Amino acid sequence: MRAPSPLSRRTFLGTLALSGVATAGLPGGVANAATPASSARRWHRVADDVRDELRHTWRSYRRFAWGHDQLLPVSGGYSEFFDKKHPVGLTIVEALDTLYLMGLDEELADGIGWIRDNLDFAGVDADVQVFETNIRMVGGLLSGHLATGERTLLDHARMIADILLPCFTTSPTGMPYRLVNPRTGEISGNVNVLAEIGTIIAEFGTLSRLVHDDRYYNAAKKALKAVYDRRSPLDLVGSGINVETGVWTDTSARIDPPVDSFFEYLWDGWDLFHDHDLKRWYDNLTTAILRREKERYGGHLWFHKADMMTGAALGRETSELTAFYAGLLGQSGHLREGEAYFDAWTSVLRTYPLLPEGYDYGTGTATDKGNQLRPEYVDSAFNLWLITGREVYRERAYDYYLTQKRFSRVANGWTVVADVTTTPPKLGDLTSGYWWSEQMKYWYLMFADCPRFDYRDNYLSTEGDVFKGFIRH
Ligand code: DMJ
Repeated sequence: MRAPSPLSRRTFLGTLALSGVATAGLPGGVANAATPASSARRWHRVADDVRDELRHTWRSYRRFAWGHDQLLPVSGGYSEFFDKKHPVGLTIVEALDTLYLMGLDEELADGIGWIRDNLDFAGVDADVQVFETNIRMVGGLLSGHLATGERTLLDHARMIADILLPCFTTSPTGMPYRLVNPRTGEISGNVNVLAEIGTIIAEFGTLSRLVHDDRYYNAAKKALKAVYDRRSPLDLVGSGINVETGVWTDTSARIDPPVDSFFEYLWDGWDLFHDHDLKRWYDNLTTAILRREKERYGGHLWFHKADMMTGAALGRETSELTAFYAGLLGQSGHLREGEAYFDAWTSVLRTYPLLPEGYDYGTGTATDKGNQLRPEYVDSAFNLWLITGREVYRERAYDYYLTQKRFSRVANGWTVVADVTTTPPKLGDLTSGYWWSEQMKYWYLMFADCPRFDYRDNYLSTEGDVFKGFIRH
């Protein structure tokens, strides 16, 4: 089902294998017979270290925060993500498929046991974001189910998706309302942003397939179409929209949040489900982005914001989260631009040891000095490595691993950094949920030659959840 993009991972690597080209240095599962043994040993040692770090942090979570949403590793406490009175074991859900890939089977069984006995998402009495609930909870449970075959994980995923679905079906335009209270069913938030409208189809479509019910896929696709249909004559979309009237509330076009993964899921919908409409929409919007927002600045390729109606440039401040776009460009046939954009983010690491949350490439300065243990740079390194097999991406991911570990590692795990510009860095106190599902997985897969993962044919969601590519033993 992988899309026949010019450089899809499977096609590119398959071509090399068929033509007998030596594949040393290519993604681990492909042909490591040709990889020098010393280099393979070196990467396997790094993989072991990544797994040890995750296991160590899991033990702290077990000790200080079991069943709560997030570990506070500095104070030895916990915090909740959705409802401060009603934990849903977010960390467990986010960690499931990473534990499977790392072969941490006891921890995995422990986590599934907690979910089976305790998870009650319908008891959350707070307004939760449809987007966050979908990518973290629905996605985590689905990939856990796909990894293990555990029925209870699929049942929970469907139950939660059923809480979200009315946000789509009651909307006059099909674009979802932003918030829902799972306990009361009350829906709110008629102004929504594109990432939160459009980052649904990978999870909902996978669910539709698994339970043989198209309603989830259709709702997610309708939301994407409703945005696409409101593009400007320049083929640009804005950032915010009223989901009842369909009127734009923010007409700035950007690849940055709060739009970012909207584009990712157009491509991913095509990649996973082979839906030609999604590919056409992605291609049209991406052509416009490359024409209107791309610029070379300070010797690097960057993307500025633009007015969706006139194309006028609006500013050079960007978010670290946008670093994911290098990998997306690579996956979708724009490899030259993807690699150049990745290089731009690498150049920021000459100024700051870790990427700051906010960065102005016009002035070369951090606009937000924190680092919320973010995965996007490593996400792109992983995808570009899968596509090209170039060792440089593994080396860059490794450098970032060492630095993040040096900054973020505390006695009870890994924590966010409050300021990357001070020495020693000022630390925060949180192990972000996505740390369990994203970068620890990307690092591990890059270094481990993992026997439970198909390096040739796979799909990882925006939250790093594997929906395709498990090898089950
Ligand atoms: C994750 O939840 C996902 O990657 C999402 O698409 C964006 N933000 C975080 C990580 O930074």
